[in-house]
Amino acid sequence: MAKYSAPSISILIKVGESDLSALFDISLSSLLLVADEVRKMAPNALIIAGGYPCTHFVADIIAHNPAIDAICLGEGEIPFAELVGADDKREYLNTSPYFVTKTHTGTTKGFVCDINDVPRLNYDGYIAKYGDDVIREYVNILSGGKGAYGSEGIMMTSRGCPFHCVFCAAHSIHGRNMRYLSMERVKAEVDYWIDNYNVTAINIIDDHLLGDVARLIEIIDYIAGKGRNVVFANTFAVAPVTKEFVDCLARNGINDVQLALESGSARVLREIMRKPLTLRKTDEVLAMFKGTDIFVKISLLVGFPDETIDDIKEALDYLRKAEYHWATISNLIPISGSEAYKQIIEDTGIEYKMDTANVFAADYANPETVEYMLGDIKYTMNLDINFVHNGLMRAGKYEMAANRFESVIKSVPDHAFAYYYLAKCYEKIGVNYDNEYAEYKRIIGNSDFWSRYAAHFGLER
Ligand code: B12
Ligand code: SF4
Repeated sequence: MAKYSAPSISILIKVGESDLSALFDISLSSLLLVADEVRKMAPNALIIAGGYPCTHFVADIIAHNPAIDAICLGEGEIPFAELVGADDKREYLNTSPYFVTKTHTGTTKGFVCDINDVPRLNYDGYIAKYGDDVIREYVNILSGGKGAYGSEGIMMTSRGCPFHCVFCAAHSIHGRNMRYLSMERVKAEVDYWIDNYNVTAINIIDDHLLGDVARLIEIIDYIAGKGRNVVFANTFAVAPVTKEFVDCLARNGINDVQLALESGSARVLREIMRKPLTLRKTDEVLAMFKGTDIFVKISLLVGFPDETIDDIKEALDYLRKAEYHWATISNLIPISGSEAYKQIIEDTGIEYKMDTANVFAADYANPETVEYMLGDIKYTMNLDINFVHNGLMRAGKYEMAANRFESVIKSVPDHAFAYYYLAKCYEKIGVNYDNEYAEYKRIIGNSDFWSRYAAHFGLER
């Protein structure tokens, strides 16, 4: 038996059987390609698929992809266990409420009421076969604030999220009620990673870790108490953040945190995104991080069809003053299973560019807003709030800001604004900045792109 895994598609192949899983819409075309290839290699194999896009586009996939025998709806543990236990697997698939085949349409999504019933994922065979490299990651080292290569154990300690953010699809498989692993089970999983693989960090991938703040504090204290870092794959909802939680991060040397603000416009948060969050609450939460060494990142989402120029102005007005250190900005992808998909794709009949859907493409943004933001809402906002109105510089943290700009230059060597603001930071901390300023001047002299942005923001030229 061979198990392969890639960021977006995982395949379990054994002779006579093949199970394909696609996590993201963008993985679907790869999954279908793999199914075709598996079919050629093993004409009699039973090929079944599952995951978000398979559940949402089930009828279409079954109708147009003869290589796939059946698709599982929703959570797969119970349907899969039933399939494995069935004497006649094809007969089971053609009668099960959880599966759709060419001749049978199940309509029930699989759902595990108590996730403690699902055994811990067993990574042993996988790591034994492919080596420790599969868990090697660039991680922060506890309290040191520096990054280095280490290893990461992955855990998901809960499923579900009660909120209704329009751009999110998580509820379509995992529902809106929180289901938690017991604390005993969580600690046993942490111990598994540490005792067997001596991991440097535990990466927790839950959607809504702050569903129970006291529980999360206990988990972080436990992991950090064992001298391991805690990494959070997902952003934190802002509203449930408490002072006790921030204190827990600080005492355990957690270096950075990413908060899901999503927009600096109150109207966009409330009327477009349906986020359970106000800007006043955001200010209260951001204030809790003051006086700690925690690097506070916020994530923002732009590019909704109904996001107007006034919304962007309101957002920028807020984001130029709020007390965070860096923002990551994405363009909306109307992913299947989300309310945004229904509003933007289903209700209008326009095409969903699934294969090319990514956070860099503003395929669904309001054209007037795009034009107002010089043709690229995300990038212009990035320059505005991460450079021109950089939060670290506003807070007088010039050395930290300089580090940030230096690392931008490492990845984007001709970033005029990074050189310009690095020069400004050096000036503040008393370091010679002639080279950085000269580099800025050289880049804007050679590039229409940068010279246009420099003019737009009124930078020296
Ligand atoms: C961890 C995670 C990531 C990790 C992925 C790491 C990895 N490769 O494993 C990272 C951080 C990299 C990531 C990135 C992104 N993610 Co993400 N991610 C998640 C998250 C939080 C957990 C996934 C998970 O492991 N779930 C746990 C397992 C148990 O659940 P599951 O995957 O749904 O599988 C169950 C069923 O679907 C079913 N099933 C699945 N496959 C199969 C196969 C068979 C044969 C059967 C029978 C059943 C079955 O059974 C499983 C067990 O119950 C989910 C949200 C969520 N709660 O699922 C979002 C989620 C999958 N991500 C999402 C998105 C959009 C993205 C990004 C595009 C975001 C972005 N803007 O860039 C990127 C894409 C990255 C890329 N490759 O291009 C969306 C996808 C929705 C969609 N329709 O496409 C989700 C649902 C989040 C959301 N808010 O809507 N993500
Ligand atoms: S985006 Fe996060 S907070 Fe919003 S519904 Fe999805 S999981 Fe919940």
